Amino acid sequence: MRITKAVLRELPLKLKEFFEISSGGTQARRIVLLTLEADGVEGWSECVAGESPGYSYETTDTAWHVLTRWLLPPLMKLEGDDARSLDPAPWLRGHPMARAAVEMALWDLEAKRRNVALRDLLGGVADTVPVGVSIGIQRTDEALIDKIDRYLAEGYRKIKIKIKPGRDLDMLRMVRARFPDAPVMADANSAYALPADLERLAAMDRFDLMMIEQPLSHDDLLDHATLQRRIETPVCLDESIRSHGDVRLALHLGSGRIVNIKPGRVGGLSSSVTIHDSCLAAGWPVWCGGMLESGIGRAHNVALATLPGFTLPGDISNSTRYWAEDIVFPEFEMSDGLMPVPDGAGIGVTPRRERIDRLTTRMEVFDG
Ligand code: OSB
Ligand code: MG
Repeated sequence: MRITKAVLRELPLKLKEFFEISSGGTQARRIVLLTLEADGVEGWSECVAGESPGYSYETTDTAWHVLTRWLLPPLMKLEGDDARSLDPAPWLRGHPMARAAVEMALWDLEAKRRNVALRDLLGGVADTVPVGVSIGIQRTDEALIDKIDRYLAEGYRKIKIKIKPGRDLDMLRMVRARFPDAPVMADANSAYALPADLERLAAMDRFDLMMIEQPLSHDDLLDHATLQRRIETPVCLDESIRSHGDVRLALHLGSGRIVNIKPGRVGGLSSSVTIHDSCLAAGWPVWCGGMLESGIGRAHNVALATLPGFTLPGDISNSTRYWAEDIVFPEFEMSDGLMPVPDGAGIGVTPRRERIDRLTTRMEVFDG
């Protein structure tokens, strides 16, 4: 098989609410979608790079550059039996989010060529996946309480609260006082450092959090290992895990006890499965993170989260939690905290073509 056509698109999609993490915030998402055609079917993916380099060095614009200059032109010249074997630039360093966009579209394409669900091609087992919600930093404690109240009532099985210095201990104490038994965790997006913040982080042990996600530097594994030896709350790694090699090091060092797997952050689904397998073998639970994706990216995340090691609820929320209107049909909607896994071929949801075309502000087409 060969790819006969590739289409890269950018479309602005406005989040219902401003989403703030310790490094900054976003409301106007710049969604990048990739479509790959072969054998009369289309593979779809979403590039999860953010608008600013505050989570990763990759941005919408660096990913667009790497895709249009270095990945898509050579992709059109490749040939193979299995779409997943096509790697247009094995020599290319870094840029996992740009690379993942190609890899994930190839997975969807291959699943559709075989007429099987992406879940089945990945080796997933579940028909539904447990899900939670990630709440950005709120202006007031009251606003946070209201949101937690509402999301718990909707059935979410994990409440993730974004924290940063100054919006941490008092806020968590208040949340615990109001919701003594709720499944709550905190995500710091690298806002703390050792040794200065050791006491502050250790003080979070009393709040019985499910875990604290990425407390220390985005590129650190060593201090996270020191921290995990000093606190009881499980440390979950997000930014620090960009490859299977990072996970092997984290397991060796004891840099935490849990991994948040985002396929875009680790270069795609194959790498996600390998990371999952190593964590499962080592007894570290994993869960699927989110990057404020549209329904296209979410569909990939849901399929991945059906693998057996994904025992903790993912950051995979209803389409309505992000968007007034999603760009896939049907929209994602959980019930009782369980997201149903689409069972159609590939990602199993249909991109809303007319709406996508109407919203597209930039497009590049590559012919085979
Ligand atoms: O750290 O997990 C994170 C969104 C953008 C960048 C980083 C993160 C997040 C989220 C959003 O927490 C989770 C979601 O998509 O619902
Ligand atoms: Mg995170």
